[in-house]
Amino acid sequence: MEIRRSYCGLCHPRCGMLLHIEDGKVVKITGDPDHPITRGALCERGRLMLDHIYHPDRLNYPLKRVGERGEGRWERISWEQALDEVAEKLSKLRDEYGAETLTFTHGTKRTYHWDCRRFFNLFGSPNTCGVNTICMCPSYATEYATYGGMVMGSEVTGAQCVVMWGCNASKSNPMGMAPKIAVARKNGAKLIVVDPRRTKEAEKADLWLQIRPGTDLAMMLGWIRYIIANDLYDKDFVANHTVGFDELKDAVESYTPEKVEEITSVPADLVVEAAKMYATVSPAVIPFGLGLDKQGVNSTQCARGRAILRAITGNLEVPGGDVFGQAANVGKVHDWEYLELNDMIPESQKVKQLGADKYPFFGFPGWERNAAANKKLPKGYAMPPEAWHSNLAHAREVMNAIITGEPYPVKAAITLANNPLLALPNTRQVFEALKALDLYVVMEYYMTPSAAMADYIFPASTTVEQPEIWLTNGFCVACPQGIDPIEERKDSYYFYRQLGLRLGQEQYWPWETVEDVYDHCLEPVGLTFQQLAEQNGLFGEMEYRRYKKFGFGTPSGKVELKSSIFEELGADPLPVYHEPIWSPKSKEPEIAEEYPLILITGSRFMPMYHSEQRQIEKARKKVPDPLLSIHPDTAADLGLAEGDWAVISTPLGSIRQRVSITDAMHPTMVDAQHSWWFPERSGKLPELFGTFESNTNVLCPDAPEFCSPEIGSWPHSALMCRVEKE
Ligand SMILES: Nc1nc2c(c(=O)[nH]1)N[C@H]1C(S)=C(S)[C@@H](COP(=O)(O)OP(=O)(O)OC[C@H]3O[C@@H](n4cnc5c(=O)[nH]c(N)nc54)[C@H](O)[C@@H]3O)O[C@H]1N2
Ligand SMILES: Nc1nc2c(c(=O)[nH]1)N[C@H]1C(S)=C(S)[C@@H](COP(=O)(O)OP(=O)(O)OC[C@H]3O[C@@H](n4cnc5c(=O)[nH]c(N)nc54)[C@H](O)[C@@H]3O)O[C@H]1N2
Ligand code: SF4
Ligand SMILES: [Mo]
Repeated sequence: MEIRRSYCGLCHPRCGMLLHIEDGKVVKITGDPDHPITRGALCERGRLMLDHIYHPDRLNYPLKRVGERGEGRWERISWEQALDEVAEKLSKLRDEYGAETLTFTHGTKRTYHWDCRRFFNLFGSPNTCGVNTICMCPSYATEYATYGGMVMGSEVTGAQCVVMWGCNASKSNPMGMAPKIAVARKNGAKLIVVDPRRTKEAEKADLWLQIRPGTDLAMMLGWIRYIIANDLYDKDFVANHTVGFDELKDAVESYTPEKVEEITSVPADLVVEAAKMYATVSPAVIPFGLGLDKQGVNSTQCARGRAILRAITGNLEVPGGDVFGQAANVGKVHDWEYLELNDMIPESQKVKQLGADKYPFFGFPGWERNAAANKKLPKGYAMPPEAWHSNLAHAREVMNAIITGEPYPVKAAITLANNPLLALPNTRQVFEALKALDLYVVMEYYMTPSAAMADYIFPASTTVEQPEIWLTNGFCVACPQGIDPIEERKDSYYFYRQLGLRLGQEQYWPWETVEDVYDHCLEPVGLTFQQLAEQNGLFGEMEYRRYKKFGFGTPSGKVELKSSIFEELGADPLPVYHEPIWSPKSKEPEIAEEYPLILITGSRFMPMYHSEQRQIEKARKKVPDPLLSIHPDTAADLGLAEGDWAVISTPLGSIRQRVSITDAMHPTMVDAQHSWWFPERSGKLPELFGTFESNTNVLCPDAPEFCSPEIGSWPHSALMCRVEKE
């Protein structure tokens, strides 16, 4: 038996895998004990890789639609024919409507993404859109504006105080964050959890703040006020390395513990205890948590609130704190922003980005300011902001343009590593948009509901069939290809390069394979991809408090407690709390009367990853049906028993999920699993694999009043619903 090193890409961390190969076929998968980061560990989803590689439903050849859209009739064609036809259609559409007529919908970073952005910049369209507007980007873009980098590397194991704020680590990051918290706890660290549900971490926490969803910003303002009023802030850091402290002090003045209790439902003494613990036990970390990014109207300012807390308590760029700087040697590797070629898109095209008029901070205007401030620092100090993460068109505006032709026609879309019908809010509108396209191209592993709406489908290779490098603040690790691609599956670089070659972009795609690209990226550190793999990664010494030498990558060179970039773009430069639009206390009391329960969606669960693994028998055995978590008293009031089907409704529509009774929920709220569809059902319209039946995004709104005014992030949490027995 031959054993080859490769890696898992069934979610983000790229855990090292060993492929055991017999007669050219992988027969077993185990963790790679020599992997420098993951050291042999694989989670329960990673152990499904074998079922995924050879699943009979995998797409292996390009398909062209032959019937009506959504009719499920396909013809197998060659890659050459498919690429030629798509390129020709794109060329014609660009001639007729301009390059902005092509959009892209993306999911969470699952394969290369710089290739997509490179292609779009060269094609001339600013309209890539997708889930990043709510996933990490409120945090990413805002932290760049506040201190010139995004904290991806909270040093949890070295921390003495860990705050899990809207982060469900045991289910969302069982290999990365969860074990780190365990190490920190062993070392005596305090644990504070701010979450409306009693998560696994909350059960073990020193303090659990069971917050009313969507009110976190009020809690943050309360902590900031308490910390300032009680002289618990880092005076030296604030005096020497921040701007806007006095204005901040005024802005939080009214957020007394009593007011915070009134808004958040967390008792005032607990608010005080938590603020005091966070400010006095150091070093402390508040890692990223999607519970903040996905709450809509306050999400961007929540990211500001968290950034400000980290800064004024002196926890930025210290050992065991929240770090974002890059190790100097690792910083030399050509990064993703370099590969994106963001300078190639003409000014006249940038200004057409859909949504940038409403949400100036997120599109080119915000990104360009963040990028310019980053460039003032020595290269490799902090990664430059990727356009992929923080310079997007707004998905709602794109869907509207597809449907209405306003402000201009959007006729073509590419979807790669995304399932927009399950991931984006307001599913009906996404569906109408996909239906209205002249050309819809999808690159996928499986026939998903979104793929079923396509004109052309390209088969995607699995991570073990393609190489990658994993580049972070502190290290760069090679992720080797383990096997040749099966049948006609290919990687996204091949797809974009081949389209690019057909569309006049020859000079910008000099590297034939993705490994050639990575050889190029590694030139500045004198390595090839193979050498990086052989030496088992490149690791850097983190240098802390480099701001003392260089300052921060912001316009002022300091941490901007009051953000000049926000101010310049007409956004609130200091955080201002807004009551969620649908809430028990909202301005529209009839909402709370008709839809009396608070709805949160999408709390992660294993082994599923968003809409994936629904085809994999072992995964479906564990979680056969979509689950709605509900408190025992609430279930009893509604006449619901464990396993009943319940109908969940919001003003946008209704779905059904099975009742799961748990006192981890607060009696006033329910939690619905997200991204459910049923590959075992018919993929033809109107059924479309049951896309509209249990999919929480049928319930989630995306109208402007629900979205954060700075970047337009929509709510998948902090909503209101009605639950009834089916
Ligand atoms: N209601 C609700 N909605 C949510 C959320 C929520 O909490 N609640 N969470 C949101 C968040 S944070 C995110 S990130 C999004 C996730 O949104 P998506 O990223 O769209 O989620 P997935 O279901 O993982 O879809 C990825 C699709 O791409 C395919 N795929 C996976 N890897 C590859 C690859 O390497 N190449 C190609 N070509 N295809 C690949 C998979 O088969 C799958 O169909 O969902 C968002 N939507
Ligand atoms: N198993 C699994 N793991 C995943 C994924 C997956 O689909 N499945 N997706 C991956 C992706 S793309 C992402 S972005 C991460 C996200 O991972 P996490 O950051 O852990 O996000 P979630 O599990 O969506 O939600 C985190 C917590 O937020 C809480 N929450 C909801 N609303 C609020 C609120 O208003 N305030 C506060 N304070 N908390 C709130 C929920 O109860 C939940 O416990 O997970 C990644 N890991
Ligand atoms: S699915 Fe599990 S094994 Fe695979 S990358 Fe994610 S955490 Fe690692
Ligand atoms: Mo995400």
